[in-house]
Amino acid sequence: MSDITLYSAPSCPYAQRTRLVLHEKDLDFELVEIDLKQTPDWYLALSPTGKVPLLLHGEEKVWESSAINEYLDECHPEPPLMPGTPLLRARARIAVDFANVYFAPLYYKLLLAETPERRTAMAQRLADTLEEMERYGPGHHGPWWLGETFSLADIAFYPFFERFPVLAHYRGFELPGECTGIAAWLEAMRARESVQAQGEPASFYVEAYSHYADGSANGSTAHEMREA
Ligand SMILES: N[C@@H](CCC(=O)N[C@@H](CS)C(=O)NCC(=O)O)C(=O)O
Repeated sequence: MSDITLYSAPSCPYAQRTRLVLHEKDLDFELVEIDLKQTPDWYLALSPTGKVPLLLHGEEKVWESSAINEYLDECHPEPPLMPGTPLLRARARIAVDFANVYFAPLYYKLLLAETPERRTAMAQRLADTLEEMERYGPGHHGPWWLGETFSLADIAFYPFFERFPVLAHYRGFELPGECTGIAAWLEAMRARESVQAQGEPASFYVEAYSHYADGSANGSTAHEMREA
């Protein structure tokens, strides 16, 4: 029996990051799916944030996907998902931080935007951000976000791109045509075994995110992303 339990939700991009890490490292784990539309009280008591993912490693809890993923990489170093030099590790952390602080919130804000004015403004901000990512992101020094080395940076960004069909469906938003490096990286990501094993089809996400698009989502993530 595995000593790793992952509390997850099939639609959650942050939990998908951790499922990808576990798969890349070929680690056995027990998966517990949480229904975030009605988060059970026992989970709210267990989780320090009430969010997924939460990792239980033996008796110890680790939460926040970026922290979980580095923790797993340190506990189970093969294959490594952080680069081999301090400089590239710094670059990986900068990319993950950017994904968390700028990129992911814009994804949610565009989906949650209720007025045409706000939708236009958020779409513009997301397009500008993608164009900025295109300038320093994948395709410049190799196929992956940091160049030759596949890393936690790729894993931090990918789940949001897997959910881009939701933005196309509800907001008519597509990856800007100039983002050819990102488009090629996305193809390389889709070819990975971990992504094929831990992904869902577009139709699943379109259905799963309908409450974000129609304004009825009332979980903590929707509240936080609406406010910020
Ligand atoms: N910063 C957190 C974000 C996790 C997060 O926002 N998870 C969402 C699901 S995608 C959640 O559990 N939300 C609870 C809710 O909406 O009630 C991480 O990286 O793990």
